[in-house]
Amino acid sequence: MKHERRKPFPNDFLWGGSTSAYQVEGAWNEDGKGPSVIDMAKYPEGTTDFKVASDHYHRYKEDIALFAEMGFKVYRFSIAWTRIYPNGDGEVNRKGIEFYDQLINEIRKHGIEPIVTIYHFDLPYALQEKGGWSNRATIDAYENYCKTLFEHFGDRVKYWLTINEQNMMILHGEAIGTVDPNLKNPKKELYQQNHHMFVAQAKAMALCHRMLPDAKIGPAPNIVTIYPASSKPKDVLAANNYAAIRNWLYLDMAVYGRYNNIAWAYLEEKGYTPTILEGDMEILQNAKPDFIAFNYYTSQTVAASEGNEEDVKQTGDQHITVGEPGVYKGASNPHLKRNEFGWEIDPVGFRTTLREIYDRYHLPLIVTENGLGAIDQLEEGDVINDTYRIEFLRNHIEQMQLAISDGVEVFGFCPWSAIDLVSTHQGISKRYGFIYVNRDEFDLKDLRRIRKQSFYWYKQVISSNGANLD
Ligand code: BGP
Repeated sequence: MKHERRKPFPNDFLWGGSTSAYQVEGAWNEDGKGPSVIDMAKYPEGTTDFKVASDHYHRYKEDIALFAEMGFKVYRFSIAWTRIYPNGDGEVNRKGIEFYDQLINEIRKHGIEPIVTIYHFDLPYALQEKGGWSNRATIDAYENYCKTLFEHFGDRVKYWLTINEQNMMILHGEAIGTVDPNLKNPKKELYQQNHHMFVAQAKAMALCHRMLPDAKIGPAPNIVTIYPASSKPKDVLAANNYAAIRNWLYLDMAVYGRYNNIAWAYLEEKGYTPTILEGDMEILQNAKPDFIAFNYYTSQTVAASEGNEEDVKQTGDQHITVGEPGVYKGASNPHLKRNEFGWEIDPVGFRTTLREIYDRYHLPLIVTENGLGAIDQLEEGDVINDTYRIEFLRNHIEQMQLAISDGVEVFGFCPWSAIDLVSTHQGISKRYGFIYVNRDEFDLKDLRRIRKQSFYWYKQVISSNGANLD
């Protein structure tokens, strides 16, 4: 639909940026922090680990000042569970609480509203050793961890996100580094873990509403529109299957507290249905999110699979479809360009995604990740001409505004990432930030912060409330 007149962004629109603890903080074993599954994972050859990352733990004041200079209204970051509970539960680590107290105060001092992701991939390793999300005790540990966060930070944090990209941990956990390599029947086990995460999330939402009546909480999956590879009815059906398994399974549960019927039929067909204990469905149905947060980088295209095992491609990348025999298989979209890492670039798909989510759930939406990973060049005189990133974000913001003009309620946009950080599986060379961090894969250099061209551009986008995207 063409709009002759676009609706402006709402006056109180929350422009900001995102990071996650393990990708930005560093200080991986300082001040009592315990190891997480990410700290213990194997990293692809040639890519750095997360031990120092962007050293935000020691430089957060400088970083927050730069975010304030860009005009951020909100900053979305995650709390490292292992800083608060080094063993996942048990005794609280005071130093961990202190760090986030200081961080939150610093953010607020600059007039920025914090948005906290409670759990962003970095499950405490001590819990993983006891079965991780396969063990129902992890639900209790998560709920206890949430209670601690609400108690300590609830007076200053109004926006909470339960779990980052639960769907990506289930579908692409190997690429991200969250899957226990010792699982005997991985898919069946993963869907059991998925169920436990659903229950944990529901408990967190209910607890938040009980403890912090003025706060808002929601899920943060990765949701994208799914295209059929052609107009062949079987391809359309495959896209419908994948949308249910990848997207709606997660949001139907978060919003309505029920298993999506197509996703459930898939689980039955494959023998992956989880054990559901008495009382679980009640917990799931009684919890409601206040909004939906979601991450969007690229759309996906799939075709019909006749059941051939070769339709499964171990891609090792969370945005390249793996495939499932007899259900769907990954396909490429000939109408889209790709970035340097093979991800298709699809701003119009972003508008469609916003429409689809709002149409199904009628809850306010916030975009908690969107951005372009690229290999930036640091030029003479501390210049980074990341015009490609500006173009990517401009095109997506334009489509977001069109979605708003379509009547979709969007209240915030937090691109990935506020500052350069280490990618999930492609090291620090794959950069996303508005701020360059001067280090290489294995040479930490001086880690100094340098404003990229996109920094100045985004500043102007924010100050014009999205009216000036040039
Ligand atoms: C999402 C994650 C982020 C982030 C982003 C970019 O899946 O929530 O943590 O890393 O993708 O992905 P990558 O770092 O693999 O390029």
